[in-house]
Amino acid sequence: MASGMVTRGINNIYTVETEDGREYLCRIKGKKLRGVEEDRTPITVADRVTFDDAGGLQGVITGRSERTNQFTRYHLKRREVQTLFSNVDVVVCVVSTDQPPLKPGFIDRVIVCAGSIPVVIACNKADLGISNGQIDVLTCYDSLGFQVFRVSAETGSGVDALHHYITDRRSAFFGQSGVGKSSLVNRIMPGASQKTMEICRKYNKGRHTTNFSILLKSGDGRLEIIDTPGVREIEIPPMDPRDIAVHYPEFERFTSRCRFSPCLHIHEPDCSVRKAAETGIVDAGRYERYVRMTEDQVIRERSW
Ligand SMILES: Nc1nc2c(ncn2[C@@H]2O[C@H](COP(=O)(O)OP(=O)(O)OP(=O)(O)O)[C@@H](O)[C@H]2O)c(=O)[nH]1
Ligand SMILES: [Mg+2]
Ligand SMILES: [Zn+2]
Repeated sequence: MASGMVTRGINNIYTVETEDGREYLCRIKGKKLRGVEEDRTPITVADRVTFDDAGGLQGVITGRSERTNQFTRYHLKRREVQTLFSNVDVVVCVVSTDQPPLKPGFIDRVIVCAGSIPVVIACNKADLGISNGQIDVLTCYDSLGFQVFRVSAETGSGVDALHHYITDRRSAFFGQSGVGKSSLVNRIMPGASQKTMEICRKYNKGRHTTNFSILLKSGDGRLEIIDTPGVREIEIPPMDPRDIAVHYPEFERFTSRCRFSPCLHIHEPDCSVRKAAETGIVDAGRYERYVRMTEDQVIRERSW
């Protein structure tokens, strides 16, 4: 039995790279994988798997190692929970100043979907200019401990700092379609040659340029980047609405002072978090978006 790491998966065919650098094309035997039958996404990029060598660099996946972490979202149209990637050190949430414009709510939801994975923010297309309002939003995340990199894949400005940060880490670039994830990957890792929009337009493939996740490694092994397909929107996975606040580090020092426990921090009397938002100690925009996200989850919870 051989083992390796999944570096991409397209139409249930997974590329598995072994320790000695060989690449196998593997399938899962049957529909479900033993040991993880309940998992809707049994295999994602960066999963460690065991497989039977079937010869000719092909194989059949027989098992998957336990994940250290995973990035999970709810796919609204398909009504299913999906794990997009796993076993990473950091999620680089890529946003852009314009085309598409920065959406703070998107960042909030990425932080929740990332679960226990640390999140940093790369604000790309700095060359298109950045408004004072956008600077305020980014400063807010930075002060909460979500490191912010202002970059331009086009001019290269700021890219060194991001490059330095992700060196010796396995990172996943995630964000809306068109923010420039692949352009940044190409900047940081020459030779990655990920397709970007210009190239794609020629072939008229539509809006989403990258259409599958891929784990790319630099020759010296110090960079491991997962380039992911862009999304239009992101929804948080089903969870207890009371667990959402955990992903708001700025609430933490107030929650113990709420009259009720657990507290949703919305309508409860003597809610210390709400009070902190009203007095401006907690960022009002973050708090409002928290309320919307939590109320949406309460409504959705009733339909499960
Ligand atoms: N002005 C400017 N344009 C950029 C920058 N980075 C990327 N772009 C452009 O933005 C468009 C989208 O870039 P991609 O790298 O394909 O974006 P992506 O996030 O990988 O998109 P998907 O693969 O669809 O998710 C392309 O036309 C790029 O040339 C930048 O820093 N500044
Ligand atoms: Mg792309
Ligand atoms: Zn409260």
